[in-house]
Parts: sequence; C-alpha cells; structure tokens
Amino acid sequence: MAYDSFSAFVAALEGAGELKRLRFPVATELEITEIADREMKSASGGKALLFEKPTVNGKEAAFPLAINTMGSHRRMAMALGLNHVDDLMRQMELILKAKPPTSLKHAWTLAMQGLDLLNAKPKHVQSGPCKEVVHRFSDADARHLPSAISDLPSAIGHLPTLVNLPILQCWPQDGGRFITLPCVHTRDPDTGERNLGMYRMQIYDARTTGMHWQVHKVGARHGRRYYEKGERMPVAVTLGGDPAYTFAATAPLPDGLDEILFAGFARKKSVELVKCETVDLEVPADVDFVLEGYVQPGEMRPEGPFGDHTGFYTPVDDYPVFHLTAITHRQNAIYPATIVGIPPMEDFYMGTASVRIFLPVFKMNFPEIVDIALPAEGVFHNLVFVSIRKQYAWQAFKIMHGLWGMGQMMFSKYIVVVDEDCDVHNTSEVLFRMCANTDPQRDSTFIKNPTDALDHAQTTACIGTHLGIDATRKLPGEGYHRTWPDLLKMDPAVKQRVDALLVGK
Ligand SMILES: Cc1cc2nc3c(=O)[nH]c(=O)nc-3n(C[C@H](O)[C@H](O)[C@H](O)COP(=O)(O)O)c2cc1C
Ligand SMILES: [Mn+2]
Repeated sequence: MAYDSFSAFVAALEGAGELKRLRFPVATELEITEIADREMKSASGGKALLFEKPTVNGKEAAFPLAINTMGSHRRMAMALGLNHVDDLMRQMELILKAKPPTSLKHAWTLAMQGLDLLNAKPKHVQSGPCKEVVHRFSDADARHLPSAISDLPSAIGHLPTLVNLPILQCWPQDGGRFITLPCVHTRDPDTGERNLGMYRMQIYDARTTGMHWQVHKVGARHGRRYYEKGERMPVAVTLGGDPAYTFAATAPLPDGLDEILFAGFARKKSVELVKCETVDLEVPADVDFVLEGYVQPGEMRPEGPFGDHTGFYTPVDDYPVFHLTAITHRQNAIYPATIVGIPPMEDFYMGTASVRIFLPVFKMNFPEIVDIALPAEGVFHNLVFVSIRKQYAWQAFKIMHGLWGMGQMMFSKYIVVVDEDCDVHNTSEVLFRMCANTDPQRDSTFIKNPTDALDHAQTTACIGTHLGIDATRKLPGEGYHRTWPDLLKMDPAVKQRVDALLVGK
C-alpha cells in the first residue's frame, strides 16, 4: 500500500495507536531530542511523535515536525504498507527464484527486472503537491537573508527558506542544526543513472548547507565525476512524501541500482516524478519539501561536530557545500526528522528492515546462509551475526570474506558466524555460542578493509582491520581432533508431560 503523502502516513500511525501528539511548544534546540530519545529508548521503540509547535530560537516554526515514525518493527512495516517486513522479503525471494541469477550483479538486475514487471517503473507527471508553494531564490532575496543561524528568526515569514523549517540541533556539542532525514537525489553525469541516498545536511545559513556524503557513498562518486569535469553538480533534496522514499534512501542498494524503482516495488505503486524548477533533476511529486540546488566543484567547508549513530560526536571534517536555488513545498507540509545517538534509536529498525528485505540476495550468493542480524549495540557495521548450514571445513571463513566483499557489508568490524540452530536475533544466545565454541586463536581471523568513515576507533580514518570469529561447531577437517559434545536439550516428550502437568498450576 502506498501513502499519497507523509501526513497520510502520520494519520495511519495515529489510527493504529502508534502516534503521540505534543500540542505545546517544544524547542528544536535539544528539547525535541531529549523527548524523542526517551521515546526511542522505551519498550519496543515507543511511539511516533508529532510536535505540533516546534520552536526555533523561541519562535514557533511554520511547520509541525514528526519523529520516530519508523522507530519500531511495526511502524517500519507500516511505512512500507506491510503487516510485517518479511512479506517483502518473501517477494524478493520469489523474484530471485523465478530465474536463478548467475552472479550477485545479475541477481540485482533480475530483481530490478522483476520490479519492472510489478509495474514499479516511475511515471513522469507535469506537477504535483510538492509544488503547492514555489519559491525560487533571486539575487534580491540575498539582501534579506540572514547569514548567521542566530539571526534566523528575523527572517521567519519573510521568505520560505530553511529558516521556516523546524530543523533540529540534536546534541549539545553539535556544530549547528542538521537536516536528519534528507533524501538526496543526484545523477551520474556519464550514464545519467539516478541515485537516492540519505546524507545529513548541516545548516550554514538560510541558503547554504553541508552535504555529508561519505567517501564510499554513491553521491560522493557522482560528485567526483562532476568535479573532474569542472561542472556544477545539480542536487535535489526531498523531505517527506511516502515514507518508502525515506527508507529507500537509506537502503544499501549496490551502486547503479535505482532506489526510486525499489521504492516503487516496495510500495507497489510506481513513483510519480516531476521536474525540478531550477535544476535538471526529477523528484517524487508527492513529497513535502524539495530543496533544489547545486554543489560547486572544489568547494569544501568544515562540517560537524555531530552527535552520530556511533553514540559519539563525529569531529569536524571538510565536506562539499550545497547551495539552494529554490524551495518548493506542500501547503500543509510536515517536516520529518530523526535523531541518531547511543543505540537503540529509530535507525536500528530501518537497518534491520534492510537486512530482512535483502536477505534473499545474500542467500542467493551464499546458499548456506540461514539468517543475518545486525544487533543494535553494533550500530549497523560494528557487529554482524550470521548463521550458516555448515558442510565443510573453514566455510565460516568463506562467509566472512564474502560478506566483507559485498557493498556496505565491507564495513563490518566484527563478524560472528554460528550454526543454523542458533537464533542470531538473540544476542545472548550468540554470545553463549561464541564463548563456548571457540578457541580464540584457531577460530579467528583479522583482515584489512575499508572501514566506516564514522568509526573513531581506527588509527587512520576509513581504513582498518576487521575480526571474524567462527563460533560454529568444529569439524575434524578443521584440526579439531576431539569429539564435539552435544548441546543440552530436553527430551520433547518430557517437555510435553511437564506442560500438561503445569496447566492451571
Ligand atoms: C538516519 C540516517 C542518517 C544517515 N546519514 C548519513 C550521512 O550523513 N552520510 C552518509 O554517507 N551516509 C549516511 N547514512 C547512510 C546512508 O544513507 C546509506 O549508506 C545509504 O545506503 C547510502 O546510499 P548510496 O549507496 O546510494 O550512497 C545515514 C543513514 C541513516 C539511516
Ligand atoms: Mn544508491
């Protein structure tokens, strides 16, 4: 099921008892974070929150703010119009099984062809709700624009610029305000291929932001080609609309595979794309806000610090700069936001959904894989649990190396491989296996690989070592010469008898 607006999704959450409204003024400076953090840390991710009167420097912003809208397994499924994310996983499986692929790239191509068959191809439309209010910036505007974020309230109501948005200052040592759920649309200048990625944006002033695409991401690769050609790079950023877009922007699709197609597949309705006003790009017509602009080759500016997914502040570093040329928006837009920080946070549920939906793709390449989990404590890349059906010696190591070579799985700092009868979603069960089943030296391997740009523990940014731990039961061919003992297990007949004995007791 598709949502025709972000507010339709918010209404669906409210109808399902998954939303709390905060009708009183709350400051976008730290206060919304504190309330949202408490909610995200409560049982099963708490509820979505709709702040009806977010304030910016003490003044009410022009739009309400919704946060934690995907911050539970149920809400994440609802965002994709599903009862359970596994429903989409099974569809993915069917598409891949219909015609077994010969390689990973082939698997993706097939998946995408399957998506076409399901009528997921985008349509092109002339206009849409995201154009209800259109403001192109002119040079005359520049005279009215405040340059410092502290001056922003003076411009509220004057221009539909970033200053009217309830953009959060998330954590005390943050370098400013950040757009935390931006869907960044770019094109490969050579092939014309679209990409949609989520890269946070720090507000520098009413018309300029940072563009935090890390070096390994597709937006950064597109950027490099524009820089090499010395051409100005068109960029469009969307906020809101069907939550399927926001999820697709975070999903780790291989480079060259279109997130808009994927979103169409996920929501079972093709995405309607509309041309931007000032840049040669298309965006979904039903989004709440479109920020149009460009990145100028060679222009870099200090970005950060930012209280990040890792639970630590990411220090200041140079990133490209985004210049706004137009803002268009819905009349009754809702500003979508999230916060990241010490886990668990909303992004844990988004990451978990990605792993579930793409599990069939992993299994296609590695049929022995039974299940994969990225526990919240590992903040995505730091810790990966994999269960396998082991048949031969050192198969666990093959799986580790395979995963370390697959897209963003290259960042996995620790991979623990367990046998198929271990539930990887139960962290305590995995730790029990790891402790009980390993000889640390025999069962581990260190490798060199690119690392997550956010990992502060590496001696040098973006490169470092990873550790793989084989916690499966050892086979004779693995140099284990003793008899592997059986795991304790109660006789099922006794369990039944005891169940009956205890009924009503
Ligand atoms: C809430 C949230 C914020 C994110 N912020 C960033 C960011 O600032 N920079 C970045 O490179 N990746 C960020 N990511 C991760 C990317 O969105 C993710 O790696 C995505 O798959 C990148 O898409 P791409 O492969 O098309 O570049 C964020 C993810 C989430 C869920
Ligand atoms: Mn991509």
